[in-house]
Amino acid sequence: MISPAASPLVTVAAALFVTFVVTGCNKTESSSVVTIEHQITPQPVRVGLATLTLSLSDVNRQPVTGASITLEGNMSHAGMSPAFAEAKEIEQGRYQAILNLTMAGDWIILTHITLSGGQKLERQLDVKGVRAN
Ligand SMILES: [Cu+2]
Repeated sequence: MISPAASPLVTVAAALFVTFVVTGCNKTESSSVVTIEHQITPQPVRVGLATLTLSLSDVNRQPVTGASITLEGNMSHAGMSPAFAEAKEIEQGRYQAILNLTMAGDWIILTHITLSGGQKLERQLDVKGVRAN
């Protein structure tokens, strides 16, 4: 038998569980409906300006337009300030950003995407072995 003192805790636990399930569901849906392809040039990637192109499409292979995308480039070691860039939609569903990769080595590029409907997506792109000039 549940004592009266314990029942508020049970209620809180149930509420948290529901929130968790709903959040998890949204996440799965929003990332499965948008396909993101990326391309980075020049190849091989070198220290300096790199152009990143992202193509967003929906389940019907139609371009996803009107998204706003920001990029954050970090290296795997500590003590460096991140490189930020904002992507521009250069044609329907194609977004391009220029990142300044200031050091040779392994970079991790976080892509923050907000769709026109307000949904947020995140992708992580590993850019390994950026070469010294
Ligand atoms: Cu570095």
